[in-house]
Amino acid sequence: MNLFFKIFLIIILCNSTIQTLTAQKLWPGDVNNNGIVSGVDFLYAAIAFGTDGPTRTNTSGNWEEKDITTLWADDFPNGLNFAYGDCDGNGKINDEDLEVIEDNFSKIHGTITPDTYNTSTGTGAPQVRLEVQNTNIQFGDEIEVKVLLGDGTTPIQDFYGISFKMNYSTGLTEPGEEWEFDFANNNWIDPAGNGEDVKSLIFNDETAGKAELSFARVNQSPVSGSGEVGSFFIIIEDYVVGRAEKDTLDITITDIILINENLSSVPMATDSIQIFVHKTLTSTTHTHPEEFILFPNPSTNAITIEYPSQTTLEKVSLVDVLGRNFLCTFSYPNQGKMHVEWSPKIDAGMYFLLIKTNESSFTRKIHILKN
Ligand SMILES: [Ca+2]
Ligand SMILES: [Ca+2]
Repeated sequence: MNLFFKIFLIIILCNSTIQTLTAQKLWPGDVNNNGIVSGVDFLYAAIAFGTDGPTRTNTSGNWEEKDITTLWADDFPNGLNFAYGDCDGNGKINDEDLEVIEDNFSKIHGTITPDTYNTSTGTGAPQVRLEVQNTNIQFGDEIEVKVLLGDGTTPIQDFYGISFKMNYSTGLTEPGEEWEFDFANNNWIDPAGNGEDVKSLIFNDETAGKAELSFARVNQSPVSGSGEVGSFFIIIEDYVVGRAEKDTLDITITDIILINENLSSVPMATDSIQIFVHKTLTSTTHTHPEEFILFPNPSTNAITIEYPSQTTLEKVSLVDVLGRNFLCTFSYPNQGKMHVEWSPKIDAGMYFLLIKTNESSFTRKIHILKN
């Protein structure tokens, strides 16, 4: 080999090494590097929280492509390097990086690989539950929505973090109001109770009627248990002359991912709640959802609704957790009874009956079993 050829080869090799070293790029906040900043990135950051590594040359969390100057010693369980978790590039994964995720939330770059969720559509999975104290409130009120995970019969094993999305009715909540999430005192995901081991992030897009809540432990050790974790707060806008005197706020959980400390997920069942917003609260609401009896539930292909005979049923629709409508046939065997039948081809899982009467609207959960 002549000298020139050797030099030529060395130059080629050096070039390709430099290219390999500079090939990895990140977008601050997109910790799982899938093209979008979401609650899933918060979960990744929670896994790597508290670790240190080499700093980047470009230390800022601005939404622009950054070179990963040096890889970190640790990788996420899926092989992605911890360097992606250092959103601001200062060589530590800590609260400031969670702030970058919040600042850049829902921003996108390149080609998006959709995040993976593990939402159960069957029965038996532990549930993410939403609870409110009063389902009848007034315009201008603030609502506390409690978030609970699992229950005594179906607790959560090895909880590390969760992220889920919610769809809600638009045009009712106070514009420009950021939602906040507070951990409950002595909640089960934070047994030490000092607030150091848990973090949360809530993102709200009131125009789209979409919110995303994530919370996680950040000390690499999971906990098992069930029950209330915390609450988020929604402010209903004030009543203005001309608008309907009664409106309904529906909140439905859609995509859920609950992980252990190794990023493994278990299926979680969703929930939905309905809150009636009144100009003035009076005792004239005659129809109470609890007066409606649904049976059998679970059922394979039909259900009977028994309701107060003075009530007029105006509309009943069958929807799934994604809000898709399914065709049903209705019959009235006698006053105060409606028979609802759906196609035997429908998938087994959790569905909702949206029931509209002459006085109110509400949702009831039903489980459809395999035919
Ligand atoms: Ca991401
Ligand atoms: Ca950092």
